[in-house]
Amino acid sequence: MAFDRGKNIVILTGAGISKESGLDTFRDPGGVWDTHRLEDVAPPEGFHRDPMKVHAFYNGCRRQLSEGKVAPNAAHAALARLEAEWPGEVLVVTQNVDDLHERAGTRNLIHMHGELNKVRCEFCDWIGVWDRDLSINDTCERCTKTGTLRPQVVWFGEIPLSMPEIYAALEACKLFVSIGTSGNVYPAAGFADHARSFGGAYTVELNLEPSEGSPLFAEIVHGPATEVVPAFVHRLLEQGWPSGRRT
Ligand code: BJW
Repeated sequence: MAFDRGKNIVILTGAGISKESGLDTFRDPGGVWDTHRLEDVAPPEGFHRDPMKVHAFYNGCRRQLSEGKVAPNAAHAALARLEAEWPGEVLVVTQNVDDLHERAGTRNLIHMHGELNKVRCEFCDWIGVWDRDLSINDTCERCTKTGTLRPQVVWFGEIPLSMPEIYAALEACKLFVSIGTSGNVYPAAGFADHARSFGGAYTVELNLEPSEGSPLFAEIVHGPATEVVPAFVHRLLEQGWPSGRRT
């Protein structure tokens, strides 16, 4: 299959791309769901039942970013290089709430599951940057109500952000690449199929191991993101497209 170097690329990233930066994934052994009950921290009901517990969880995550404990890795850097050098549009859609893509230099970026360093007021919908601990005693800057701020992240049952833009990009891309995601969570788990069916995109998975979504991809490369992503970007920039291998 020949790939036109000028065509658009959409890249979906998940927790696996940040693993080698020191951030836990969700579903791997030792991941977030091994240490925190999903029903406590991921659905909005968990937050309303015990907001202090959920704030404590996200405050810990936020501190990992704000205290400089983690840094972008070679995979984040490779995607920033691809955006800078590819002669077409490159859109990174991340499920991650960390800020490692932007710190690596990616600019055309959608955080579909929100951002750890932002908060939203449940009363007036104000969204603001927040780089410190959040508590039930904090006050919304706009409506001045207390106890209404929550992390600006997307929990189960909530609608992910920027969906119209994402689907438009999926339908206009000729290459869709999924990196470091288990393919368990929708709607992201359906993106490869959408890009292939609606836009005729060639689909590639770069993941540590086979994922639930692997059968959806035309090409699969297994290995740690810091190795397979820079190699894939190098190949794309140097040689165009593709080998069609499943490794
Ligand atoms: C490496 C590596 C290395 C490791 N190198 N790789 C039944 C059927 C279908 C759907 C549903 C259903 N019941 C409910 C739903 C919908 C639900 C859903 O999908 N549930 C499933 C669990 C079944 N989805 C929703 O509710 C979503 N909303 C929704 O659908 O709204 C309706 C709607 C959609 C569209 C338009 C209009 C309406 C919302 C989902 C919100 C997800 N929220 C979370 C928490 C966010 C905040 C936070 O981060 O704390 O998002 S859950 C969690 O999972 C987080 C992640 O972004 C998300 C995905 O996880 P990810 O990134 O894939 O991580 P892992 O751990 O699963 O995988 C890591 C992978 O990396 C593994 O494969 C490793 O092998 C690999 N890896 N090290 C490369 N070094």
